[in-house]
Amino acid sequence: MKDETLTVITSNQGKYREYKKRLGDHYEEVEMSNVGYPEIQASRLEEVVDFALEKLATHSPLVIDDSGLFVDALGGFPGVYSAYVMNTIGCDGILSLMEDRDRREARFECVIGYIGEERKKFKGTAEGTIIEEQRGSKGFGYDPIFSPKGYEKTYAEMTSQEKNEISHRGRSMEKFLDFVRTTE
Ligand code: ITT
Repeated sequence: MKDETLTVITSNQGKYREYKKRLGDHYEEVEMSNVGYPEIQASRLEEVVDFALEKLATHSPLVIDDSGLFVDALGGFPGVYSAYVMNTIGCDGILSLMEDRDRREARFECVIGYIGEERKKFKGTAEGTIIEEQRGSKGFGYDPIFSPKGYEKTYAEMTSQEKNEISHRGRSMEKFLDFVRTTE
């Protein structure tokens, strides 16, 4: 891997930063490409990633990443609608929906789609809670309202390295790395 460039296909700088931080030492270069990929509306992140992997041209090695926040008290919302909800009601909107709720459990899911020697998916999840007010300015997206299980801090109060050590994306990246190491 050391002599290869890994392309991360995403429009999201925050995601790219986390990939570069964790995978930067394993590849010659980790670059971001904003070419986009065909994204269907489906009920599971895996289906979105499967469809994109089928359609993507193979300038490998590359990864795509479909992620979402699933809030128990909201029946798993915003889930596969996380991007749309972020662009419309945002973190404040989720906090309003959660006002006066006792049950505040939530989880993040991340599915990495990889095209290399083979096409594979790697899933990581992280449990946590939706806090009552936004905290922190690092990270991106829903990070200011999500506090991972066992921590007082939100994701937005962690450096990308700290977040990678425990996050949904960090866990998918560890599975991804285990796989690419076996193919070397
Ligand atoms: P690409 O599809 O171009 O990669 P996106 O931002 O649209 O970028 P997703 O559909 O995977 O990516 O993300 C759904 C939403 O969830 C989006 O608003 C993200 O900002 C947010 N999100 C994803 N991962 C997150 C994380 O680790 N922390 C906080 N929010 C996250």
